[in-house]
Amino acid sequence: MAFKKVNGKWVPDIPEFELGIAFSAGDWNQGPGGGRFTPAMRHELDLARKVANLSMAGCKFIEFHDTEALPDDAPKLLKIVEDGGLKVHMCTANLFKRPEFVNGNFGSPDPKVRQAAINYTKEYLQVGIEIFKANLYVYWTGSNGINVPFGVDYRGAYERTAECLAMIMDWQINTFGAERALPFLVEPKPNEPPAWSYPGDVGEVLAVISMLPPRLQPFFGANPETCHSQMGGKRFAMELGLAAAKKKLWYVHLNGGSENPKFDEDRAFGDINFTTAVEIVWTLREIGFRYPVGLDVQPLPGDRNDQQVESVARSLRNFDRAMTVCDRIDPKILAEYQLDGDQASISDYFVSCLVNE
Ligand SMILES: [Mn+2]
Repeated sequence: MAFKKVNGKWVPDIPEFELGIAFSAGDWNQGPGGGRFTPAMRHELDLARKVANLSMAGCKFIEFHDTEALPDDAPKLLKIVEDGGLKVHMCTANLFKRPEFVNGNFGSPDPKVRQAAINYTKEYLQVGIEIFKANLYVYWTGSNGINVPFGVDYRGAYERTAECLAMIMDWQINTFGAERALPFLVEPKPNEPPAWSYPGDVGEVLAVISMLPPRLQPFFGANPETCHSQMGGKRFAMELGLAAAKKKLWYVHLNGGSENPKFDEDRAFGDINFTTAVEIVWTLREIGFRYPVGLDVQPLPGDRNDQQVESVARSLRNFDRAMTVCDRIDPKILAEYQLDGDQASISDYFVSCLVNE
């Protein structure tokens, strides 16, 4: 079951855990590395090794793109995942690395491009439902964006994106029934690979969902990612608050990165700015977030072969450390300072909790 009816309304039926117990990470979060400006420093690992590493690091779940876990291979790969003691939490069709999507996907003015994006998405939703028994599906914007001014007709771009999402969800519900439909989460990013991407932040995701026919809106949520938010100049914990206020926070991709526009660093959660990590964990606790927590983190460029899963493992340790700091924060004291608007005392109180003064 991926949706259930509560008081006559469809709500996601995603497994729930105490916060800090259940983590998921991507198949793509271990590997050789390398890019346009960096050398590949590690071996490719086979899936069994990756699964063993994730399990050792403390994860319960793994997630896949359709380009690394091909639909035809899914049964075989699922067996490797299950033999290693994990389950598949999320799956996602790759709408960025395929040549047909180089200038966009769901928002493209070219109907052939949109149809291809819809087809890949449907195919992997089916794999997620029937083979992986995944808990949810994520659409990351990927190439949906522009690289130069006038790159697309902007109103149409958002309208077409919403139309594609509606078509996919209608198909999913008609084919599998609402109970088995995978919750469809949109992961926003403001740029990269395109110079400007859409939907670019949680607010834009909520706006696109609001453009869908009301009968379909309950089946869509958001998957905010720390680095993506920060690249857009957003405070990640505020994005969590916005998504939660609209009851659309069904997953998160946590990681670490610079809090000024830079690039998608995908560092371990808690790297770069531990204060931010504590604020994120605090916000998830306050919201009552009970779904598995995702990590989208890459090895550091110079990590060795025996450190392939170190960024995931460090993320989990830092999550735990952040929980420890949160335990020291008295919500009543914080609420009093917030009520008084006493930002100076908030800052002072937070650091005293951080260093366990
Ligand atoms: Mn992500």
